[in-house]
Amino acid sequence: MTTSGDIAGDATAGPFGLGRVLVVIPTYNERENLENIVGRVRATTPAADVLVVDDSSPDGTGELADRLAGADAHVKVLHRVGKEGLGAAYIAGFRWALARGYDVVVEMDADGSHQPEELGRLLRALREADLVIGARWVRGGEVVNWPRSREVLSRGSNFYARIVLGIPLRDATAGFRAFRAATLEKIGLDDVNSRGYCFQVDLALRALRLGLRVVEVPITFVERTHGASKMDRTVVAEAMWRVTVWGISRRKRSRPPRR
Ligand SMILES: Nc1nc2c(ncn2[C@@H]2O[C@H](COP(=O)(O)OP(=O)(O)OP(=O)(O)O)[C@@H](O)[C@H]2O)c(=O)[nH]1
Ligand SMILES: [Mg+2]
Repeated sequence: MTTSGDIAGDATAGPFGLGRVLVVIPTYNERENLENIVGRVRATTPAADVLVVDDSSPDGTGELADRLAGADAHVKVLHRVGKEGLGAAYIAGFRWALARGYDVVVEMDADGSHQPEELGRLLRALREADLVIGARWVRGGEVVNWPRSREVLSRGSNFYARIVLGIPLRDATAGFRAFRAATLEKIGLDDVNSRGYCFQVDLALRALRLGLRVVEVPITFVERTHGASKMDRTVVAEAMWRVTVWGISRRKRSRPPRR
């Protein structure tokens, strides 16, 4: 694992007085999207740093990220050897951020689904929260250009997670999020091994179980226009399976002991 780019600490109080913010963007074959998304983050939130976490994309996304980092000290790159899934890439990015003293860590996709222009709304809400989730399935949230089948799948899995896990969230699978560094430290990253969608559910559930403040704010999610989705049946199956197991273990824990 190698990194490039200097640590360009921002000595000011950072956006919304939250301190130093790092936006972590995992990439696998996002060459057509990366420059646009990084440019928009830098334009809308100039005080924040960006970390691209690339799993040796065959399409050269890692080299493009290095070029962007070479031109802008606020952009850094973490190169990983092989494709290990979204969860592992985020965990690596979170560790990188905690080791360098960032106060806030943001999750954002590279494919344009998450609008950098809405990042400020997440950060503002983080002043009163420990974890902010940019949510689609709340009042004011929306999805642009999704086929009906994707909407049904996402709404259905979120409904299932809410009921089975007994959590108050409407969009626990959403991947546009802002964490306080302290939240990640309290959650503890060592035993998180969920890979795809359920990675998001896993972290939200851990935060809620610790009694932390988890807040959803509405976002507009836009379907990618370039490149291919890495979501597949195994990711959905993993999410369904793990949510079911977590739900069963919750029930066992809350059952009163037998006499
Ligand atoms: N580093 C790394 N990034 C990944 C991996 N899998 C997905 N990503 C990135 O994670 C982000 C989300 O992945 P997508 O393929 O868009 O998956 P999704 O957003 O869940 O699914 P769609 O809505 O269909 O796009 C994108 O920026 C991907 O490039 C991986 O194994 N490693
Ligand atoms: Mg996507």
